[in-house]
Amino acid sequence: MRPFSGVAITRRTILAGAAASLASLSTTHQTLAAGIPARLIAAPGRQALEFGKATRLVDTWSYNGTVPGPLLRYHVGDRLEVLFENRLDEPTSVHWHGLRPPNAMDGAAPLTQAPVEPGGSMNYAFDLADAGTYWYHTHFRGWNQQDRGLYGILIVDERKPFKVDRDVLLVLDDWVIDRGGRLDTDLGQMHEWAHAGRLGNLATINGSANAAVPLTPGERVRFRLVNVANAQIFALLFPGHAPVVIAEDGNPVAPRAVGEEPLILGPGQRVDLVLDATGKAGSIYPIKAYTLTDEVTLGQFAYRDEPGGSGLIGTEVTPLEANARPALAIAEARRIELRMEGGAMGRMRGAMMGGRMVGMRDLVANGRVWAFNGVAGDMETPLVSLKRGESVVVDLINDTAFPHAMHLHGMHFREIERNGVPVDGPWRDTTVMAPDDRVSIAFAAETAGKWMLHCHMIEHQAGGMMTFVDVKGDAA
Ligand SMILES: [Cu+2]
Repeated sequence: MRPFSGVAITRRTILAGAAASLASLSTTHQTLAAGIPARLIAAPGRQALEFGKATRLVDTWSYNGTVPGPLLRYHVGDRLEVLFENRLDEPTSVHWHGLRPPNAMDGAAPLTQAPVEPGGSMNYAFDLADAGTYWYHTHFRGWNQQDRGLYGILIVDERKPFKVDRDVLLVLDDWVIDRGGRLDTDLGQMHEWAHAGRLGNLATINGSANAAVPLTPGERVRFRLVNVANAQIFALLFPGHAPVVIAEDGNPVAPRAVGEEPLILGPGQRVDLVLDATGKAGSIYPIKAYTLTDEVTLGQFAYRDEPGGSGLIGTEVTPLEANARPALAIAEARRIELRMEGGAMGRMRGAMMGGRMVGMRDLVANGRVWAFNGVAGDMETPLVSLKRGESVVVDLINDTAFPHAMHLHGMHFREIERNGVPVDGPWRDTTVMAPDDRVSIAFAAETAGKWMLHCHMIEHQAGGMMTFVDVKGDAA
């Protein structure tokens, strides 16, 4: 079964699916740890992407010269300190996706800070209250900058180490590679913006297509999966294995086995899995995914010949320690509606832009092809003003022909209702919605400031799917 039925998108060839060679997966990331301020430099660079039987040098924009950028790794309670420099020839900013910093550190330019100009710098510093798997990325012209590679992973380790034999990061991206093997930089095409966003023809794990992810027979591994693609949804399958979900968007959940249904990972989302390596020495298992356009093989689990592990495999997977959470008073919560409109095959005939009502022709001419509550991406007026401490329920209504991945900055929400059915969803920061879905999310307005609520399909965000909530009160 394809998980996104009803989405009409041109079929493209995913080179990864046809590739036969097993590239060896690079598992060494440059790691910058707590204690000393990390230096992050955004600059143009080159990255070796492995696909088919070839390695291609692709022109990228990256942090410290690698895509993903350096792994930032801390313990819960540590203070993040990053000295950021912009060596691009356009302004940029850094957003800490899924973390709960003070508003001034959120990096959502131009809402929470002025963009960092070329040659400029900015120091980001805040305390890390939540353990989990997070990431950082540009939040300025992301449809251009994030596509070229401006992102990295941030891990906050639990106080008490979670017992596994290894902890492995799998960063999922997709790229548009042209016939010459170059990164296609024909970005900002309105056709992509009005449809599903920029979808690649090359899916990679840690920068490799069809990569071999080594496993030792008998070991238990924690895999941290992060979807950093502009717009792609990966619905993952792990044939021959029974991974257990232990966290979503960094937040611990009651451990649950991944069943027959694919595990959906939308843009911006993360999932932590515990996987017992129960395969035989020397065996190979595919890591498969449905994308919005295809069925692809992302990589392979490649078993080593020598067994190992510390005997954890087969034992019960215990929950991660919970992160501290704000009180959520759903019964008294303010309830507001957010209707998502526009895009190709949509019903939208016009929307507010620049304070006046304009028709579709003007919207398209201005690159605003989506709207929330009839407003196409204007950021002058908040969706809602909230008192600090107040609880709110937002009824998200996807009145479009496309899936979306709705992301809230600075605070985590719980899904409380999906298509009329009450649910007891985990805390998360990004939720995937299919066409016509209605999803109610609840959160507490815990930190003062202006917090973006937007689609994390970057072309949809830039095309109008963005707003913010204004939390009034003393800054934390
Ligand atoms: Cu979207």
